[in-house]
Order: sequence, then structure tokens, then C-alpha cells
Amino acid sequence: MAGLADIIGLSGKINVQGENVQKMDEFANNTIKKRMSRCGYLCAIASEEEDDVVPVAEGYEGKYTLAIDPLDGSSNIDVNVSIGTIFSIHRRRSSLTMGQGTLEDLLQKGSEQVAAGYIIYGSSTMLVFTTGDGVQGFTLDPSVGEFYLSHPDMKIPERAKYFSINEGNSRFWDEGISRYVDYVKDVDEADGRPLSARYIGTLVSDFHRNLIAGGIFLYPKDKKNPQLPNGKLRLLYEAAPFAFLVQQAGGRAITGDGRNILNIVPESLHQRVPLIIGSKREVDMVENFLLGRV
Ligand code: AHM
Ligand code: MG
Repeated sequence: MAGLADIIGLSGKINVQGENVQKMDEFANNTIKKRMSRCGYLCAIASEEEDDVVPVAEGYEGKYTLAIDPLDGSSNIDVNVSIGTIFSIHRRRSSLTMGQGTLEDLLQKGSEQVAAGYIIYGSSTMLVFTTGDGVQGFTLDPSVGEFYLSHPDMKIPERAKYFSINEGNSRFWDEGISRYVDYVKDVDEADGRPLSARYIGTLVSDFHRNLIAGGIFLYPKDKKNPQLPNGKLRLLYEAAPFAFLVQQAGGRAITGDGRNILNIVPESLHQRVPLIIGSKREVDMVENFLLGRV
């Protein structure tokens, strides 16, 4: 059993993406790997914390792949702000093939997901997921140790109440994003503007709030880091699972350069994509700004 000192602070490691790994990131990664590699349903695992494909335990190979961000919102771990776990599940490419899965089994489009979801560790612990037939939300009752269906058939409001973007990057945004953010701050009572700003810095938590209350989250590409021309968020275990969830809840997810997140064919495990996701009407509006229609 890990003690507090084992799971608080930095682990001293840098991951494949050049980011500091927190001890709790490592703890979550090891716990999930250990449990899932022997569950009997999986043939391969991809994790934000692992450079390469993680094989499952021998003799336990199954039909599905799992991509995870074991602990999303790393910068919020040590400051006691809500964090989460994200997962995305695909069927292996050939259901007849047995044995370990391959990189190709993991590099599949978001539209091919059979399930996706997240767990949010906030004022309560919730599991929210879709299997392609709507979005269901369950709340943990810690006294029983079970998740109960508390939010059946979740739908994201068509109109946004909130906008969520890291405004510290505003000097590096493209003109379309800057014009859109100015627009949401304009006063137009009849149109419900200005929108309120909310940004937690944990994608799970920002998404969860916007799913329930109506909102738009943006992590666009920016000019801040020329090494990261596609923004910060990763396709396989951040953008794609949320794109599947939001589609099932009646919303939309795009990159902003004319692509639907769910249609992108991944080229590598840790590939990054710009992400604009949330209430449908608002995503349509951002797209109009970015494609020069407004
Ligand atoms: P992480 O998976 O290492 O925690 O990084 C992803 C997080 C997202 O949860 C969040 O939306 C984003 O990074 C915040 O980034 P920034 O601090 O640049 O605004
Ligand atoms: Mg993350």
C-alpha cells in the first residue's frame, strides 16, 4: 500500500513528451496497467505515461485495445483541484487474430471507438461513459463502494453558458480564435452574451462542467511552441474519447482547420491535435470564425 510520500510530488522522471511526471501520475499508470493487463478483454494498452505499446499479461489476451490518460490534469494534483482519468476502447483490427495486439490495433480513428469515458475525482467521484448509445453518468457511493446511475442519457445544452480557454496564450493565437474570444465577450443579451469564462486546466473537469451546463472548450494550435504545431492535447487518449462522448451527447468536436476529430487517422501514439469541443451551436460559431465566414 502506498503512503502519502509515495504519491505526492514529482517522480523525477520526464515522459516521452518531455513533461515532468508526478508521483501520482506514475501510481495511477502502474495501478491501471496492473489491473487491466490481466482483465482478459485487452490485447494492447497505450498510456500517456508510456513511450510504446504496453503488452498485456501472457495468456490474458482479448479482443480490445485501451488508450488511457491515467491522471489528467497533472498540474492540479499538488494543489488539490479536481483531476480525472480518460479511457478509449477499440476492437482490435482483426477480431480473429489472437495473441498480443500491435501498434496498428491502437492507431484507429475515433469514429471506430466502441466505448470511451472518464472518471472525475471532484466533489464527488463520477464515471461518465458511452458505448455509442448515449452518455451515462454514474456517481460513486463511497459507503457501498459502487457507482450508481445518477445522470442517465446526458445531453449537452445546444447553447453555451461558459467558454474555457487558456487566455495566457492569447498572444500566440491565430486571428480567428482571437476574434471569436472577443465575440463571446461582447454584450448581446438576446444572444446570451457575454459567456462566462471558466478554465480549470484539467480537461476532464472543464469538459464535465461544459457537458452539464453548456459550454465550449478550446485548446487551439498556437505559435507559442514551434515544436508543438498542433497544440497540446493528445488525439488517442484525450481528444478522441471526448469527441465520441460529445457527439453522443449532441455536441461537436473539431480541430478548427476543417477536420472532425473523430475522422482523424492517428499516425503515432502520442500525436497531438488542436481541440475545439462542446455545445454544437458554439462549435459551429468558432468554425465560422476560423474559416473566415464571419
Ligand atoms: P496532462 O494530461 O499532462 O495533465 O496535460 C493535459 C492537460 C489537460 O487536462 C488540460 O486541458 C491542459 O493540459 C491544460 O494545459 P495548460 O496548462 O497549458 O492550459
Ligand atoms: Mg491529460
